[in-house]
Amino acid sequence: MAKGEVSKTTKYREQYQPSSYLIDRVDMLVELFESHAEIHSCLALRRNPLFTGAVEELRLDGEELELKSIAVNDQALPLSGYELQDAHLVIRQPAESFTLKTVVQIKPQDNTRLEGLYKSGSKFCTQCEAEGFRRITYFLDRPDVMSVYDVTIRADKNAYPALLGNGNPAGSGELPEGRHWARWHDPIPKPCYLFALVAGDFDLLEDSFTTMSGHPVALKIYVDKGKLDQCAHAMRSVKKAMQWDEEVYGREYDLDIYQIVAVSDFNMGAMENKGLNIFNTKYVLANEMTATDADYDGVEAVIAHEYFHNWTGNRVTCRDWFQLSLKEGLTVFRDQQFSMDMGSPTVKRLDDVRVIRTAQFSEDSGPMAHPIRPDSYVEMNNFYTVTVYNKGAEVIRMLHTLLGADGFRKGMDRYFERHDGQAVTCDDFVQAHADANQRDLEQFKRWYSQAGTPVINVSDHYDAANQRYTLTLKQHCPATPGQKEKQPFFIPFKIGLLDKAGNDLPLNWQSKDADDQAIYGREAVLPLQRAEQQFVFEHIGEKPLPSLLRDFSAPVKLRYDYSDEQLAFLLANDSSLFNRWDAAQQLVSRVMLNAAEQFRAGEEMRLPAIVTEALAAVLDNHQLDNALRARLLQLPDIGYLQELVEKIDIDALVAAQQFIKRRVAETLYQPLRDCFQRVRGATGLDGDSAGRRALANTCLGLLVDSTDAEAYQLAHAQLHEAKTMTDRFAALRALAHSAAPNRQQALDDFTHWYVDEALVMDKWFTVQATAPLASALQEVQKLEQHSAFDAKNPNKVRALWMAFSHANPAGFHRADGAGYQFIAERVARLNQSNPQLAARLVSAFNRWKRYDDDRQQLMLKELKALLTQSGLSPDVFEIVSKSVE
Ligand code: 0A1
Ligand code: ZN
Repeated sequence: MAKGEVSKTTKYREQYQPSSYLIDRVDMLVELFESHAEIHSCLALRRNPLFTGAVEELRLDGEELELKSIAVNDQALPLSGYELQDAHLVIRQPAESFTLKTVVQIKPQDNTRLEGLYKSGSKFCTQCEAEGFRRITYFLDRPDVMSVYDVTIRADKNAYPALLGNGNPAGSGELPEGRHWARWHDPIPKPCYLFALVAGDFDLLEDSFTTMSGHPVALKIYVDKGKLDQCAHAMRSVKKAMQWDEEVYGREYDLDIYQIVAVSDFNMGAMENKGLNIFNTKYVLANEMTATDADYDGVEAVIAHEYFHNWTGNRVTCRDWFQLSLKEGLTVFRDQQFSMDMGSPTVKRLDDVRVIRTAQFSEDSGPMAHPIRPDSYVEMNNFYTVTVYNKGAEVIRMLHTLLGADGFRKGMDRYFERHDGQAVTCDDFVQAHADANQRDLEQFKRWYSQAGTPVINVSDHYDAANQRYTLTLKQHCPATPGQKEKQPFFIPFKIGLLDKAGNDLPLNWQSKDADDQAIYGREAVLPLQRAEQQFVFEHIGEKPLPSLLRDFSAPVKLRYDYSDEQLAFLLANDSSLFNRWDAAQQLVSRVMLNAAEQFRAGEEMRLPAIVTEALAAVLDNHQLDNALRARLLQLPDIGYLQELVEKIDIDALVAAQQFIKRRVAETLYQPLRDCFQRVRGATGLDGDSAGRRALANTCLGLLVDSTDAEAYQLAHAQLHEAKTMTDRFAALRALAHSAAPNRQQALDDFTHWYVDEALVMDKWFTVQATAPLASALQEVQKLEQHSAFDAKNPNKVRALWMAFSHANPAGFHRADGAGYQFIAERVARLNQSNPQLAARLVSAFNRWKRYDDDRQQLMLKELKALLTQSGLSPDVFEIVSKSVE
């Protein structure tokens, strides 16, 4: 085992037991020094009335702590009274209730895992979710133990003028030897994973918000010195999120102060610690010349996400980590709703659906497939997944669809009323909705227990004589690890029926099997509950064209035999804008997969005219908003296509995708150029300007795909003249992913401008790591040597290694296996310094079984070699061992 590594066994949801003890109050003193930190903690412990077994000992969690002293009820505890184990402190024969005082020493300066208390540059900060508090002090490190905290921080005043904690400020003052102190009181009981402290020297942006009941809240954003001009958007986002949660959910903030700190070294996006959110700089810092429109949206969404956790996660928290989706699925759903309300709802929805159809579907059909509420885990950090988060949000969205906005709000009100201050389960959540709406949601709960992506086969029949249209829906779900047989899901299946003119027909329908009443309207949510079910529509005067699974009303794969012409018709006419996009994706994906087949067969690849005609019509359709037109013109990437085939022939997919892109670009060169000239150059921060930029840059990307010299010139000019990072980076990306003669010059110019802006340099690394060029691996190897690269910084690892392995299919899957070897070596290195990140990197190999035999063997070889490595962390071990099984 690596130094400090703790062996872990599998934990099972079914084995949940209440804690034998509770901790009502925590009083801590944290002394920060340059070489170490000392943590004095005083815990008020008492037996948990819910725990029924005998209690001979109390086991507290603790990792890499050096115990300096221990006292029970203020009496030093003799050696016979306790035992120090690998990852525990065991108190023998504990009393019914007592205080436990410990002093431990830790080394934040050496903490490269970025869990517990660590240093990011010259600042101290913490990350305690999921099980990081045990690396700060001995504790019952589980979310169902909730305590009121009082925390004093002491440190050198010059180096650390800001000393921040959870809750409200409760005093501060001077100390001898240039030190000072600050005390924080957090009145609302919380689990220890929400504990945070920060010490450092920051620039500070301040504002305030008055809650709906008139309570003033001080808002503070702390950033690295010199970055104040990149904070305004984050502050605006906080205020919008606070107001939205009041308006839509009636939820008010509950402390006097809300603080956000941005740090450069962070394993994830951000963390919702009570009253003291700690953020990756990526989700705070933004101005026009450092951040793209997508970055702006990311900041707004993550700020809102962490703020919304105050109610969904903090006030009502998880009973155990198997329930993670209780807070994450729900909070992602809430931040998605918020973003839909702030901008273009269709564009936001289709961006979210893209994540599900690529990353989540891939996870759900691979070795790590798990239900949104997992049944077991080795390392909890491996379960912060796109399944728990994003599929979890889709499950909440289905509930919202089934109950309607009012019914859902009633359910949420019941949930908060019943469970405020408690640590609860996903079942408790669904039950609150069932009770508030008097609905039976038992079958719906299968979404929590069954993994895998259901497939819905749709067939239809039109009976002209009786003017009756019948849709037959069949569902099945493939087996996933540990779950061979699946029960039918409760699937809300939203549809419309189009007449020949493209209008929605009035629907008069009745479910044959379900007990529902007939429903009238132009859109219907069909309640699919059985393996096979028919829905009959009366008074349908002509054979309709169905528009299926509108808005992606359930996270399923849809099979219906559309012709190319029907898809083009939907793309041009569907009243559901979402389904127009979906039709475009289906049409172009199909053409790309056909081209891949032609490539495999050694035939000439072809692009049918219907595709370019449909795309030309989009370019011409000035009724659609620009951002949506941009999305309609974006051709599916390899990640999307991979999920549509059984066996992945990566060479054929790459060749087909490049061929289709280039052919589309050549055929539509003139209209793309006209559109580009018409809409380019918008500079505002508003949605319309961003929409114009999206459309112009989509056109520019396609123009460059044509390999025309004039297009390279247009991109080069935009790179130099751009007034926003969105435009500048779009030009860089287009050139960096092309064979333009001035490609290297563009990359060099960009570094020259931004070498001191860490987040912008991350983009520069990524754009090269993801370039679909034969030289990509050599470039990545060279970039590792760049002075701005740092393997200890997660953002840099994500920008270079993760981007190459997860988003450069041609480079990573090189036929000679050099891409695999390169990444496996980096996994081995990261395994020592930051196992959590190493586990994310190694997951690039998870789908090895879906590639050709040669690549399978090459990937398997790397995985097996990793398994024999000494000191393998539980994080990496869990992913690799499940993958090779
Ligand atoms: N709860 C945070 C995400 C998060 C999870 C784990 C972390 O460290 C292991 C850090 C952050 C959120 O959902 O935003
Ligand atoms: Zn979250």
